[in-house]
Amino acid sequence: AKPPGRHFHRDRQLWTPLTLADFEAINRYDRPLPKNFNFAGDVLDEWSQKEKTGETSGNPALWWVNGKGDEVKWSFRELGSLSRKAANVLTKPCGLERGDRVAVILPRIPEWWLVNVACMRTGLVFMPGTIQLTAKDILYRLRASKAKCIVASEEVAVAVESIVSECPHLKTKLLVSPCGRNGWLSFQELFQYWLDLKSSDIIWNMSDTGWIKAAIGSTFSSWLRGACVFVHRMAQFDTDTFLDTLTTYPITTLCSAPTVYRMLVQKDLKRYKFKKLRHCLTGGEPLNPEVLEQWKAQTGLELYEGYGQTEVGIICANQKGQEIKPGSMGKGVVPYDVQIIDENGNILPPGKEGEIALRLKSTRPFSFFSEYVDNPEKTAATLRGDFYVTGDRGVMDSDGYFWFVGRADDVIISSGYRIGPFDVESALIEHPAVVESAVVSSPDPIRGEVVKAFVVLSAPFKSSNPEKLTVELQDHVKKSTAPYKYPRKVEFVQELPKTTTGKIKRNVLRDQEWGRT
Ligand code: BCO
Repeated sequence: AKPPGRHFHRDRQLWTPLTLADFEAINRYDRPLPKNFNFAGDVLDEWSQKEKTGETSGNPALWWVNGKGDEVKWSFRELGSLSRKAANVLTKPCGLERGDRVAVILPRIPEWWLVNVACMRTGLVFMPGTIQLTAKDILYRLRASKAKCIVASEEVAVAVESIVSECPHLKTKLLVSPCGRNGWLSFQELFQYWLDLKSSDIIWNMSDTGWIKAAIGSTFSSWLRGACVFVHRMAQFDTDTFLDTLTTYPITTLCSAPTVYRMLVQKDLKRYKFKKLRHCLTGGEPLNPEVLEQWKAQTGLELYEGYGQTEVGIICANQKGQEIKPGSMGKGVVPYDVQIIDENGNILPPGKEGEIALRLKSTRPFSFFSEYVDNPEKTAATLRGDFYVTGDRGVMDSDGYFWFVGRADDVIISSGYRIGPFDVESALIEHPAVVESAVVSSPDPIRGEVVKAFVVLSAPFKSSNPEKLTVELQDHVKKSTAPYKYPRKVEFVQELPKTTTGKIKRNVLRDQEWGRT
């Protein structure tokens, strides 16, 4: 005879039909318990599938309010993707493995559900505790469980710190708080992403389709979060059209090069009422602190700067919930370990200038590019010891924020474009007026820096009208190579500074432009 059925939740609406049928069969002992069952995968993800096919009520999986007007609504799909990211935080930066115990002492905040489901996904043992626990209570639990990690909020952080030295098994402290705390990993920092997108967001990433920023902001990161990608054709950039677009469409998230923000803050922005704008991002070139301040003063919105490259995507960012240090490009972002290194590949201490580099050993970040196609020498040149070198120089401060200093080579960063001087020089030399030229960066209040060409003229052109010839050369470059590279400044010179072997010393001209000795 079968034993009587065990009691289970009768509200069948809570179960997907398949799970419910299985559960009832198991309950009646018609079926054995399955060998493998994971609530996250077998229940939550099934609901997520049903959401996709429109078989659910449309209610969110989690609906959180705090009585102060803040609200979080996650569909099962969102809960699924966020909890997978939380699982990555637990297994990667926190280094936890299946079977490890995790003490979780959080108030009723959404992150509690994320960590909970993340533990299920990864086979970690989730040990909840109320925030009323005292230091003594926490010590007891940590010692008895041999927990490897504690996830806690500000409310109990001090208590945890007071006993942590007595817990030899505890390896990681993960803080769930918008503020950082010494000695703790920050859940927000590891978990949040620069774009801060939800599926209800509408992102307008202004970047041209040719750049990595289009891959990040207009394709992968946006659609990963189910957000709507907004596109304005805008063949020619125009600040009025730009501002009208923000007032006409319910764009929530804006991403543009600093040059665009520099152009926008010239306008009286208070006259414009942006429909829904809440999160503004920038990258591609350094953002001056003044522009950040002006944008904030005029719109009430922060500007979150990120830093990255085609080879690696975004590697540093000012993320939501993290203090912004104006002028800094934020902290390193997962999965990268960003460091400042010297010419021998040694890590430099905070405050020391060196090259911005990414650690590749012993784990190569999954999002790191594989190689420059058919160019093993160029690929090899980017490697130094355990690191990939970005070619950019910078400084990290004692809080882990990175500050851009400049290129380590001759590349010019203008309006968010990276321009190799050789391309421009090659275009110029095609013109009969040019004997030789040297192309360097020159400061510009709007574009950060612009391309400047020092040109030695051929004899027949030496007496030409300099203004007319400048325009002629500029038009020539615009036709010969991509127009954004054209030299916005041209200076005619008798000769160029050279080394004894005849190599043009661009650095002398660049230093002269930037008033450096
Ligand atoms: O300024 P000018 O008018 O003198 O010259 C402009 C154009 O008029 C001209 N031009 C364009 N097409 C032409 C042409 N001339 C002749 N024939 C044609 N067919 O060339 C110049 C192009 O300069 P521009 O693109 O800077 O133009 P504009 O209108 O001033 O645009 C300003 C920006 C800020 C909108 C533009 O510079 C821009 O989009 N910059 C951002 C670039 C970007 O997205 N970078 C990110 C790279 S990804 C990355 O760094 C990873 C990190 C996140």
